Amino acid sequence: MLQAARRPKLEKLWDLVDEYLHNDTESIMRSMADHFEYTLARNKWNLAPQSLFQAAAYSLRDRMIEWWNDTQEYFYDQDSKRAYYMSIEFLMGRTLTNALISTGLLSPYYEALKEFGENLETIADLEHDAGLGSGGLGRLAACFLDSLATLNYPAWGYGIRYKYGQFKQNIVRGYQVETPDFWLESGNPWEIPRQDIVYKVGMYGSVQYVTRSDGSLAVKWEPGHCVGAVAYDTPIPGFNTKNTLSLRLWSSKPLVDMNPEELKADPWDMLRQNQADEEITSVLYPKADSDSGKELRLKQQYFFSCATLQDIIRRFKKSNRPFAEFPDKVAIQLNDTHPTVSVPELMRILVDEESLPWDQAWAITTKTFGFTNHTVLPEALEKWSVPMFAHLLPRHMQIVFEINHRFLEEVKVKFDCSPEVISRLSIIEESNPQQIRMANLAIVGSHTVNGVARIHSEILQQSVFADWHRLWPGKIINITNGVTPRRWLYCCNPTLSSAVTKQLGGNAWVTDLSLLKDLRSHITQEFLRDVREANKVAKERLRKYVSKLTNGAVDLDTSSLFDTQVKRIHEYKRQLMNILGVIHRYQCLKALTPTERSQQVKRTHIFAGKAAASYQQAKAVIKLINTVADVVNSDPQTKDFLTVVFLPNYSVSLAELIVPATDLSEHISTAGTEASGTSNMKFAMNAGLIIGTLDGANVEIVEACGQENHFIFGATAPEVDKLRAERQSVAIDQRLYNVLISIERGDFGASSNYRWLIDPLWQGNDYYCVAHDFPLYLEAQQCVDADWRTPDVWAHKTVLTMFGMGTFSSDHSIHQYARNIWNIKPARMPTEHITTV
Ligand code: 6GP
Repeated sequence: MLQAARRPKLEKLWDLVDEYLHNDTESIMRSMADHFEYTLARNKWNLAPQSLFQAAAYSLRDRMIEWWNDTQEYFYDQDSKRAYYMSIEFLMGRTLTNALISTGLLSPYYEALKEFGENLETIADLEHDAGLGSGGLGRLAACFLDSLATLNYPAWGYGIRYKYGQFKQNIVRGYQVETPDFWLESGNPWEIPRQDIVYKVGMYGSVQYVTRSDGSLAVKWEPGHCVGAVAYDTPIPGFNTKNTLSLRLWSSKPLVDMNPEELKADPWDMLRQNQADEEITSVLYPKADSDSGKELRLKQQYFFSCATLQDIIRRFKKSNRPFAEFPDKVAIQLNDTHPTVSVPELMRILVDEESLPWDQAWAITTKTFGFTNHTVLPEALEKWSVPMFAHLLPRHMQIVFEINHRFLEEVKVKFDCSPEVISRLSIIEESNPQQIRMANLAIVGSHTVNGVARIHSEILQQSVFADWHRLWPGKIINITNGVTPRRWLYCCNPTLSSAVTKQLGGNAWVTDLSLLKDLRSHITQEFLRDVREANKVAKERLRKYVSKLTNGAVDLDTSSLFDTQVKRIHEYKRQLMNILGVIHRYQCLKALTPTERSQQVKRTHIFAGKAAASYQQAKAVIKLINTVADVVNSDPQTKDFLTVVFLPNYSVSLAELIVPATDLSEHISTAGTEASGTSNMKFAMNAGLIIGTLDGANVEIVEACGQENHFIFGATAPEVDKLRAERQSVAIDQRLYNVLISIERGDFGASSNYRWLIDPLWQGNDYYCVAHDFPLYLEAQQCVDADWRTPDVWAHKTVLTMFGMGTFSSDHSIHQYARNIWNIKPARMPTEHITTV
């Protein structure tokens, strides 16, 4: 407790509370036993592993809550400006081990669990991943929270508490089959339901004009229906600091009393309405192939934006400041366009509810928001139909039209734009029906827009948002992504981490990854040995996992080169090129004599990733990979030299297993399509080499680690543009031809399964330039083999890579956001130093 003066008279009681939570092994065991009995209502002597996990989690949560309360109080005392990170996805993964490491409580918990007869690793494995996201954007948000807490920035994460996360991927006869991921099945011990924090979120209805007491006319939205938004908080501990932040996720619930007309309705109708209200936060990305699906998506976005803004404003109002000072105390980051309806929502609150003049409200709004773009794929740039938007949010529709009108007027007066440019800049697309371009709204409503890797930001400036860049030079900036070294090195690769700590004489690198660069100039034999050892340990761990998964059918050869591509399955990421390359390798092996074969580099090709449920091409790629795996792994001629595995249900915890075990990772997107990529950073940080194109963050990674240490190939982004513009048809390389013919022939099951994939290649309709890059890819893979044959060369490259990764920590990115976008300062609680293990 920080503020003695604020404590009530009952000093003794408060001191007791603080003293209660000791962190020695015995006290932790006591806390766990209490939770067994009083929270889980279990018999103390029936220590089922799942209950042990829950008791460990609850007792750790207690400790984090105490720090969290202190942190919040401290931020209030300091009157700190806060950053609010709004994201529709937070791909958190598991919490236990990371939280233990951050809080410095790993050792006593390890001991406590041992006393209870269990091993920490076994217990940690029982935790269900919080998969409230589908890919890079969501995992980035999770890494950013870890960095914000660790760096003591005053910040909050805001999102949605989905009942079902990203679907569970099952592989049945080689096909992806989706089942719901009910991640809350065994409860979620980390979250704190806040039944006391409920906001009313209105929808539908009509807009009224009312006269204010001063005679002026005001607009008032009368929602036709209201739902409740309940807060669920998850504490986010920082590493080596007591500062603990909060991720606040909203869950929807019916608010019957708020909808009096509905009280007269048939009770069954009311029940259905209640269920519909609860469904708002049921699933991540509801299917958007129908009007009702689209409306549900927009409803989710508004629901989460509306609740978040009410919460932020409530907190701001505690300081009794005028709204003009709002941007001095509040920075809101829109993580992609999903929370963009917050822009008209803040305007509505300021103009309609707080009676601010439009211009002042607009100045406050645009000084508050920042916007991060995460993709240049046109199909991912969100649009909402005007009639649907107007039906759900009639007042917001008026506000969006007004924003657009004023913006276009300003553009016409200040800049000499052609009608084509004006129509591209417009927030409203004049299609039938009209559409709201959410990215345009986000750009107009924010003071800064950022891309997530240098090449991506340049593409935004020069092509996707070029008109804006000409209009407002300097508004679009770059902040390259990063990943947290806590989860992605310290926790997931303990053997390698110990080696780094030994080399640097301490673990300061965990919060200052730039220290790695000091090691580049004196690489010792001992360290090279340690890195190899760490790789061996991680490979063995993965081998065991795969063996268990396949009931012993697949036993990975840990002496082989582990070549990995794990990420969302998408045409632009070109898993297809990878598997075609594997087929080529297989054909080459088959053509060799047994003696020649035995001289080849032994390889294990690992794939994992989910395809969107309605994405036929991506699903066909999964089928092809699995079928190739079946053929290759059971071919007696080749199985000792080539193994292919597709690991189902890719998740954060699966990545934690795969990343440290990988020798070579593939980041082979068509140049100009991958905004950044973050798994490239994770692999390189774990001393893995990259085969990749000059795309996304690959460009900066190889610049920092030495291009000569990686295997870079393929058309560059300008070359891809040219290939596309000239519609050059690329002759099919003989090796690619042989591979395609083999698929056609049915060597990998019915070729009709793969029409989606191979017809475009035959027809030269190859938007992602697979045929163009394929021969270059094979050459790059030959270079990989050559380096692998000389272990010293390989080892040196891996170490130089790892030591070059200092700037790819999310800490580095967060410092830039704090300085260049949010203007916030760290506020570390002046508590005694805590030592992490
Ligand atoms: C992803 C990008 O595809 C990836 O390149 C990037 O590293 C990541 O965002 C984090 O910036 N984009 C998404 O996940 C997405 O949904 C709309 O974009």
